[in-house]
Amino acid sequence: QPTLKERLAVLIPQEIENVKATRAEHGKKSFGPVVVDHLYGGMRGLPALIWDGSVLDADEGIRFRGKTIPECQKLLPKAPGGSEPLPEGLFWLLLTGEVPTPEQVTELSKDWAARAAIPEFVEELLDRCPPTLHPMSQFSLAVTALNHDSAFAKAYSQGISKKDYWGPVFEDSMDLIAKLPNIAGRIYSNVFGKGKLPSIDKAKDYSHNLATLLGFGDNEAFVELMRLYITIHSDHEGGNVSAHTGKLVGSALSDPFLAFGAALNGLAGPLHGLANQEVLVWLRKMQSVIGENASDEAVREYVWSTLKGGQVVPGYGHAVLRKTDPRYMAQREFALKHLPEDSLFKLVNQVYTIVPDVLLEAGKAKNPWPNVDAHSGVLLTHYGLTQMEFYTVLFGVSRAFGVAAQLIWDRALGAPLERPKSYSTASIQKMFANK
Ligand code: CMX
Repeated sequence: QPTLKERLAVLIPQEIENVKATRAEHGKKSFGPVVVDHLYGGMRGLPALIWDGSVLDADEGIRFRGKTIPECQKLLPKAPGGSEPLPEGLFWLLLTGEVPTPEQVTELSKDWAARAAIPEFVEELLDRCPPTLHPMSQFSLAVTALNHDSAFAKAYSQGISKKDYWGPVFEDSMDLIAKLPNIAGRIYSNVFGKGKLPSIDKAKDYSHNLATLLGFGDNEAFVELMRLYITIHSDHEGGNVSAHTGKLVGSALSDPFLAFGAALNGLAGPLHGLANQEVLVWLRKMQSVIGENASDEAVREYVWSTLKGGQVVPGYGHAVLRKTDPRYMAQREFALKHLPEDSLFKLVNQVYTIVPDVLLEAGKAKNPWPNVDAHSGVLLTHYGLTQMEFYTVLFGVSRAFGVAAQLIWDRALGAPLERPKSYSTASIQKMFANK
């Protein structure tokens, strides 16, 4: 059976021809007009990027290479005795569009375990960070520093030919993903005083090792949660801040460590990945104000007070989605199966029955429904991972899968430097003065 790299080596020339044919046939076709509001409106809905791993439908949610989350849960290989997909298989799917065999997934687990060690200077860098430095800042620092050993940066400095870029970018991407559990584990241990880190077990899958490094390796349900969590947070097409940032920075031929370090800085924003931390902070604050087991009326009042204070309700709304996020639903199913009686899960459910109506009544948000971040924190909290400032790091571990897959394809297909056109308000006024 071919390895992932061998399979890619076969697919890349085919895809180069496929893109050529697509451009020859459709290259001059229009998506419709670009209007001035696109420039002021955060480019919502503006078709601007190629992203092969996933496409997001406003109503249906994400599909990874055409497959919905329930389809991935069904089709991708599982760990022995497990029922959630192994993220190794999802990475294979994102990269190739193909469902790997269980053996291919096992080989990938082994390959990542073999690459998992981080350089000593990165360990020291993390150990010297003050525990008050946000885990996402530490994460981004460490990932950026991995560029010290980038195969692509080295090959580029030695004059590698364009057509060969994808090889070292693939190696860097594999190293990047493989090293994230050790980085995340070290940050968790340093910031929250968890003591010495266990080492990677080369016989275990990626999520199992991640769970072990966080101190939860003996809890099979938590390991399953990590498998699901990493699968569903991996990719959400190309326009979201982290994915787009990774692609943009990669387009300057910055190596995957630099590109993904930049992506993490975007994920660390409260309107994006940090929302999973914000949700828990918000729920806890609500409990401290209105008490536990509060009435629907009290919760509704609290949601209104958040809006009236000029704040957003974290975990609700989305720039593209217009229905409940299937990533929320997948986590809800997990909770119903593993922790139906959890009191915080009950609160999350209660909030789900109240917030959409309030947001609709407030009349601003285009999507009143919950997104992925409304649910992840309650699952982590249930198993004892209660340090909310750490939650976005886990999102980041997962997001590397989607960003890395696209970086490999971008370099394989010779994607150009990104350089859209900007205008000033004065230049727009002048341009349209008499139109
Ligand atoms: N609570 C309160 N107001 C909200 C809202 C929410 N959850 N969602 C949107 N709105 C407001 C917007 O702030 C905006 O207000 P202004 O006109 O005053 O600027 C208005 O409704 C219209 O916004 P929109 O077009 O519906 O949404 P955007 O595409 O601009 O923003 C998002 C999308 C996700 C940033 C927004 O819904 C939000 O802030 N949600 C809360 C934060 C969150 O959960 N982010 C995580 C998203 C998923 C992820 O990336 O991880």
